Amino acid sequence: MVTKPPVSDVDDSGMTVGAPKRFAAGVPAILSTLKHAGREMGVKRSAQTLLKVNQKDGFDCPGCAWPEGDHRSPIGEYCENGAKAVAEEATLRQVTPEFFAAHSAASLAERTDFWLGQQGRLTHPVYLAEGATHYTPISWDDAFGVVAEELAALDSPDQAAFYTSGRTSNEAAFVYQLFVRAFGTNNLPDCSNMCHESSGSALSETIGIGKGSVSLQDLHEADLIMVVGQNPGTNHPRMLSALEKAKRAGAHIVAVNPLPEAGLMRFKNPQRPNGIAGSGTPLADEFAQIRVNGDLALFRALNRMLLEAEDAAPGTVVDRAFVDEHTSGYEEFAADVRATDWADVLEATGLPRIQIERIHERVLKSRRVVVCWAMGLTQHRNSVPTIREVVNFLLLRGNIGRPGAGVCPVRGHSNVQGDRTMGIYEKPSATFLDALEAEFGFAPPREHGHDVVDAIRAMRDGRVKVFFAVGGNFVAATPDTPATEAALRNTALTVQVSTKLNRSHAVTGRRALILPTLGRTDADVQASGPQFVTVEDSMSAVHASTGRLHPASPELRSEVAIVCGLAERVLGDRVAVPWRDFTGDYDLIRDRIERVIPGFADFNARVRVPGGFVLPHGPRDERRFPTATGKANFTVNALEVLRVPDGRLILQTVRSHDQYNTTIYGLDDRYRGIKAGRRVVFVHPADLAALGVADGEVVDLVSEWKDGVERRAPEFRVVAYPTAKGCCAAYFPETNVLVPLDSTAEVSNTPTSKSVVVRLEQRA
Ligand SMILES: Nc1nc2c(c(=O)[nH]1)N[C@H]1C(S)=C(S)[C@@H](COP(=O)(O)OP(=O)(O)OC[C@H]3O[C@@H](n4cnc5c(=O)[nH]c(N)nc54)[C@H](O)[C@@H]3O)O[C@H]1N2
Ligand SMILES: Nc1nc2c(c(=O)[nH]1)N[C@H]1C(S)=C(S)[C@@H](COP(=O)(O)OP(=O)(O)OC[C@H]3O[C@@H](n4cnc5c(=O)[nH]c(N)nc54)[C@H](O)[C@@H]3O)O[C@H]1N2
Ligand SMILES: [Mo]
Repeated sequence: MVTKPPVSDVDDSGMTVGAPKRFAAGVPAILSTLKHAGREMGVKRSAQTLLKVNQKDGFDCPGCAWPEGDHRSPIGEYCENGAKAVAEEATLRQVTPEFFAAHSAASLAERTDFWLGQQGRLTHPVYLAEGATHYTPISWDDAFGVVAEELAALDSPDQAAFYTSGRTSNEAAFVYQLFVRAFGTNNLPDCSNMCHESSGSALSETIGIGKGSVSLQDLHEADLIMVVGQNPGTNHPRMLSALEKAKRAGAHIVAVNPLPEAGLMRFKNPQRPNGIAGSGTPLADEFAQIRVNGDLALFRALNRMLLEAEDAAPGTVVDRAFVDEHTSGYEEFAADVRATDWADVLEATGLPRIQIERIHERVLKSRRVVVCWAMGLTQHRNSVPTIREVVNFLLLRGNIGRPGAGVCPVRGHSNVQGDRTMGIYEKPSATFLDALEAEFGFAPPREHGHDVVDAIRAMRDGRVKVFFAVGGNFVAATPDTPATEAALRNTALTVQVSTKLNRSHAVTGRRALILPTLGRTDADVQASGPQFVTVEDSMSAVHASTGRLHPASPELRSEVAIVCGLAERVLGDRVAVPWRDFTGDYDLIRDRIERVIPGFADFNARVRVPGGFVLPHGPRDERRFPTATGKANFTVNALEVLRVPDGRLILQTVRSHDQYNTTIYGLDDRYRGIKAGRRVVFVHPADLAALGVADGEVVDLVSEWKDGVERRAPEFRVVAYPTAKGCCAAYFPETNVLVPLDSTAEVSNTPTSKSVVVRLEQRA
């Protein structure tokens, strides 16, 4: 079956385009918070939930993974977009069996994710039988029976794939990977494969651990913070408070981005008097409006200049003591980087040389440097080399493993980092598997499994026949939408453990199940009483999260209960794991985590201390680098300029201010001046003039890749916008159709969602 992709089922005829904003937050953010919260939850539930977000006795915000700090505001430690995430989950609307009786699966496939998300919380397990047109209610027992039957019918456990999105708690993630490995496969693709995988790959190789090395305190103490390829005003709004604090303590900020994002420019902190009435705090001291994909060139240029400054005044620029004692590969790196060609740098970055020199001057004056980054660095073909070059930059001046300095990959989903720590990884280390084997007495599979892109290929080719997802919206989040949809439709069974309806429920295998689950905000009561779960933030702090709301329906089960119930049904007594005890008391799961995963000693006691605890991190704590060489590694990273044919632009796919990945909260992108619409493409006025396209015109976006296939996203309104020249931007997931499945990053295999070559095709 082929369904028509939903162009739009929302009325965007009233779309308006205004000027981009020059500051983030302030009063408009407060008003937007109240509007979303009130609409979804009503006044009482809003007050009940918003007061508990990120408090030490409350629940972890289901929004981003930015850490909470010790001094929490008693009236609200959340942001506008955190409030939208909470409202989205705690909504009073419901998707009941009657809803499924009224809407066929095929009709749902013609809806946008915006419409689907607006229908409310899922209340019952439902089943789409083979050949059926509608989902119908099914008991939990029968649902587990369907999964067990399909898994038993496989020739090999490797014919199943088990996806995870990053909201899953540590406890659920741990039992999930345990079940999957006991079943017999490492096919554990997760959203991280599309997100910070490039950071994990580059950091593991160079510093020996795939996680950031800074704390909030480090940001507050830094002299220079570089925010590269990240839009914190929208995606990590609480980070603006940390930047503001650093600024007030004298730090300088350099923002590197093709777009002049409002949150990088000025912050009106709604929790400070001057944020409400005054003009707020200016953030970026330097805004480098880089061409998409120019970052490797920028950091190579900065590194070259640092080496030249060292030549001019030996012993004053490079931290020789650190380099000699703690690093490897310096000479080879230095020889290569000295040969960096300025012409290439200027072409790749599109920046004036004088600005790069100014940034260099700031670096020279700064003893403590932090580099923060997100998707603007991770979703390109050369993302891993780019991030390695960032590491080179920090290593040169010893900016790792001391206060006020380090690497800060800012994570996305609230527990995506914790899920990895718990073993949600298709390439587990031998050490991890040995520990699992010692604890649970079965031999886990050793062969590496499929990541996201490989899982799609395997479904397409009939090598994976059962697709199971704990959370997320696989169909909409992945690249090459028609190819991915065909792959999923080629399976025997798709199962989605979800809180809300989304497109992945409408694009199914021969049979399908939707299993409704409790979210972060919901009270979770099991045999031993009320439970809490734990999560790990972007800075390796682990803490408890306790939901308190009355669940949408008594049929909802926790993710732990679903995974353990299914494991018991599928595995019977093939392994000696007390699944039922685990469900009854999550402390018992934490006891096992403590025995398998380093850093969790005394887990149950330490996580009950308000605020939790921080996991060990060799480079951060003691300048110990657990790499292959036992040292931090300098690397050599080739500079290739991304050139596009005449008349083409590099498209980057971004988030609007009113969405959480594939969950669309609303149709405004306040900071970029867009109201009541999403099908827009932001292009520089000079490019429009050269292309002969007018602002306001409607065009198709057509991507061109070396496989010769033309991928098309129809009907986007052109918005003249001050982006970097030669580049354009449009929202994800509407533009995922344009990203070729096989266009992925070297090493990390992450889809290249930030560098897609497109042309704008005028509609007849
Ligand atoms: N409200 C809200 N919060 C979220 C999310 C959400 O959707 N909504 N998503 C969560 C998740 S999973 C993640 S991963 C994070 C994502 O957080 P971000 O990475 O901030 O998200 P994007 O919208 O992808 O923004 C990418 C930024 O990089 C810039 N950029 C693009 N290409 C380049 C480049 O080549 N070089 C440079 N220097 N910059 C570039 C873009 O202009 C944009 O500002 O946010 C998390 N938090
Ligand atoms: N073109 C393009 N594509 C991208 C990106 C991009 O920048 N550009 N970004 C990529 C990135 S960074 C990421 S992280 C991925 C995101 O990929 P995913 O994580 O797969 O997608 P989400 O939209 O975050 O998933 C939303 C769904 O999660 C479910 N959900 C929410 N809370 C819970 C919960 O507590 N439990 C369970 N079981 N389910 C829950 C709801 O049903 C909701 O519909 O997308 C990637 N795709
Ligand atoms: Mo992400």
